Amino acid sequence: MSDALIIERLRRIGWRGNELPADGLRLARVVAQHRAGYELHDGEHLFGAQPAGHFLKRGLDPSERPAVGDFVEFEPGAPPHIQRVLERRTVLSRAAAGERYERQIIATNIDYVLVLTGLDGDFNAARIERYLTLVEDSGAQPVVLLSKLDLLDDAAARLAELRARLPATTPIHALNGKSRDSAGLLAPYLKPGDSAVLVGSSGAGKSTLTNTLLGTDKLATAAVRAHDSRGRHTTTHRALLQLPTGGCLIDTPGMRELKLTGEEDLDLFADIEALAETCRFADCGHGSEPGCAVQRALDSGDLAPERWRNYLKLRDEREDQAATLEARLRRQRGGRPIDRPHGHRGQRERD
Ligand SMILES: Nc1nc2c(ncn2[C@@H]2O[C@H](COP(=O)(O)OP(=O)(O)OP(=O)(O)O)[C@@H](O)[C@H]2O)c(=O)[nH]1
Ligand SMILES: [Mg+2]
Ligand SMILES: [Zn+2]
Repeated sequence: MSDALIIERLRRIGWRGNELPADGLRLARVVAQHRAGYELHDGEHLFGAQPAGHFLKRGLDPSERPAVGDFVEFEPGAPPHIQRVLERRTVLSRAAAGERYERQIIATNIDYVLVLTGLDGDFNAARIERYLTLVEDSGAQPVVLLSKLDLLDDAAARLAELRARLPATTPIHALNGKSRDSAGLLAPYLKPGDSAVLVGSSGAGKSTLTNTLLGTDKLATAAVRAHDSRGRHTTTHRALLQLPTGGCLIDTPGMRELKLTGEEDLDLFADIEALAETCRFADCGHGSEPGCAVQRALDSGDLAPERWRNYLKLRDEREDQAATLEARLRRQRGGRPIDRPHGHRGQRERD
C-alpha cells in the first residue's frame, strides 16, 4: 500500500502528522482500552493490540501509558504490540478519585470537549463550571450541551442564567439527544478529521446522543432514576467512534468524581480574580475587611453569591491539589525542589 493511501486513511481518524514511522512500525489510533488490552483503528480496520513491556513497568506515571484518542506506533504481529505514544496535541485529564494523587487521562487529541448536562434534575451550573475548569487546561475547546430539552415546558430561564454565568465565548446548545436535529446542531464540532469527547454525569444522555449521531443504536443506554434523575453507570468504557459526518466522537462513562489536577488556571473566574486584586488589602479575606471589592460586588448584585462560592471551592481545591502534585514531583526527583505551578502572592497593602 502506498504511503499516500496510508496517510489518507489515518487522516479520516484525525491524524494531523505527515511522517509515517520507519523500522517496520505502523500507526493507528487507540479507540478503546480494556483490562485485556487495547483496540486500535488505522482508518480502515479495527484490531486488538497489547502494550509493549515498557508500558507495564511499575512506577510508570499512568499518563505515559496509551490512552483513548492517542496515536500510537505499533509493531505488527499476533498480537500487534504498541511501542510508542505520539506526542499528544491536547489532553483532557482529571485527578483520579481516591487518596493517592494520580492524574487520569479522559481523552487525548481532541478538538472539542462536549460538556453534557441534562436540563432535568441533573442540571447544576457549579458542576458545569468544574468541567470547564478541567477543560481549560486541555488545549481543546469547550462546548456546553444541555440535553432533555423535550422534557421541559420552558427552559429559557435556566438557559439565560447559565448564559450570564459562563464566558460569552463558550457555546451553549440545548437539545433533544434523541432527535436527529441535534446532529445538525453539533455539525460544526464534528467535521471530518476533528475529534470531540462527550463528558457529563451518568444519565445525562451521552450514549443516547452518540447513537443519534451514529444513526444506529450501537451503544447501550438506560433510563435514569425517576426521583433524582441519576443514571445507572451504563457505559463502562471510553470508546472512540467514527461518525457518518467524518468526525470522531469519544463516549465516556459518567464520572462520579471530578477532582482538579492542581494545574488549572481558573481562567473561567479571571474577572473575580481581577476584582479581588482591587481590594484595599492585598491579603484581603473578602469577609468584613474595609475596602473589600468582592463584598461590594456581592452587595450590589454584580457578583452572584453562588458563583463566588464555587470559585472559592475550586480555588481551594486547586491549591490543595497543586501542593500534593508538588510533593509527588519532588519525591520523584529525589527531593530536589521544583517550581510551584502556581506562585503565591506577597502580603502587602496596595494603597
Ligand atoms: N427525553 C429525553 N431523554 C433523553 C435525552 N437524552 C437521554 N435521554 C434518556 O436518558 C437516559 C440516560 O441516557 P444515556 O444515554 O444512557 O446516558 P449516559 O450519559 O450515556 O449515561 P452513562 O453511560 O451511565 O454515563 C436514557 O433513558 C435516555 O433515553 C433527551 O434529550 N431527551
Ligand atoms: Mg453512556
Ligand atoms: Zn476583599
